[in-house]
Amino acid sequence: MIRFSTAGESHGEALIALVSGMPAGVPIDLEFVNHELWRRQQGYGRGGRMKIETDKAHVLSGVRHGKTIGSPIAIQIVNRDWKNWEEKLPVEAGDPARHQAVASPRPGHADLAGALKHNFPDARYVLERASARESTSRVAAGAFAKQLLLCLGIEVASHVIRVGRVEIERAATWEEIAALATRNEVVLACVDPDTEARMKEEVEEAARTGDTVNGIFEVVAHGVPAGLGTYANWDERLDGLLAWSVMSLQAVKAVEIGRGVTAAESFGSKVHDPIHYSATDTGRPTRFTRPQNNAGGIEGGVSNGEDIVVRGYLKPISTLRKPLESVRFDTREKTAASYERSDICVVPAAGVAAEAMVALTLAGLAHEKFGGDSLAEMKRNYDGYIEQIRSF
Ligand code: EPS
Repeated sequence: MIRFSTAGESHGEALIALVSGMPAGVPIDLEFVNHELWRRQQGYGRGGRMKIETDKAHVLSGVRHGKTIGSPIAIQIVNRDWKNWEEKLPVEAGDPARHQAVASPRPGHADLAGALKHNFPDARYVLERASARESTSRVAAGAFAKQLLLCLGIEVASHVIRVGRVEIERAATWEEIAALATRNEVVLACVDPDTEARMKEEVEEAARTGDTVNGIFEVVAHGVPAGLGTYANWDERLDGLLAWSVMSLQAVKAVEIGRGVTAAESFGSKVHDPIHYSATDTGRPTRFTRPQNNAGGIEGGVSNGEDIVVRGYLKPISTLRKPLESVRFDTREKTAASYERSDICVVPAAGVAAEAMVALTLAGLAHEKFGGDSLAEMKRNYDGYIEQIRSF
């Protein structure tokens, strides 16, 4: 069973990811892991923090001679900003006068609920863990999952569908989406340059007015064979598991599988993807084909062999330079919500984090289905299954 967990605070010494259950023998390219971390830091509208950090994975265990060894993988990503916080957030008692309170909770953030829950006098410690900086650990873990999936011919990529009022009006091909990950400059990760330019104007307007803006990203998993997930048990359905994993990301407020949202307002004849069959071998794992993919590669909670398509809808970042009304934690007096350096727009970065969550979910299910303590064993089972569905 592939499991992962994260630790670390936004301004603590480091972020940690712990991945266990990966089979031995998976080739690990650290440059790839670091490139994924770099991608998460990019995008037009990021805040000042991204100028401080250069996120790099320091692998402490579980990888030797460039391959996984079947032991838990511990990854550390150092926070460069820590040197500015060492005295404000000491592990030992330190000087309480140096504490930097988050004095009035930000509407939309975890500040108030977190302070009430943990009985904190202010929201500093809430911010430290609730921050989307935690998604750095997920991206590091996800980069390992992606490298396992790659051995099975499965790739995961993302692109931006909408920023504020601007939405791309055409479908993107897999090749276009995959190519975004190789760009060495990321603006808003939209495959259409004209739409991307208009998206940029949305961010500029938010920046000008002290506001924030987000939108919708889409994650696509390509090369997933039919048969991951199950219709048999509610808690093993692939759509449910993906919705959970993507929704668990900071600021994601809705998840859509395929064209799930528009399907709700359409007739069945316009929604469901007809089934065709190709007598000639096209090199795909199945000879059943679909002229369209409104289902987003999942029917009945099971992957059907088409690309898996998951969209995440992001609320705008809740830290506003022109803050909303709030109340002081200490006096209960009306005041403006606290402002602390933040981002204006994070849609491309959230897409990268969601790729990681999708990859971790798919890698977990693939490992559950095909099993194996080594990549060779897993691959043998995988190849046998692919042969079975190809000759079905
Ligand atoms: C983030 C780092 C944080 C924020 C942001 C995400 O850095 P700092 O708080 O030091 O500026 O930029 O966090 C939030 C959006 C949030 O709500 O806390 C990152 O690495 O992605």
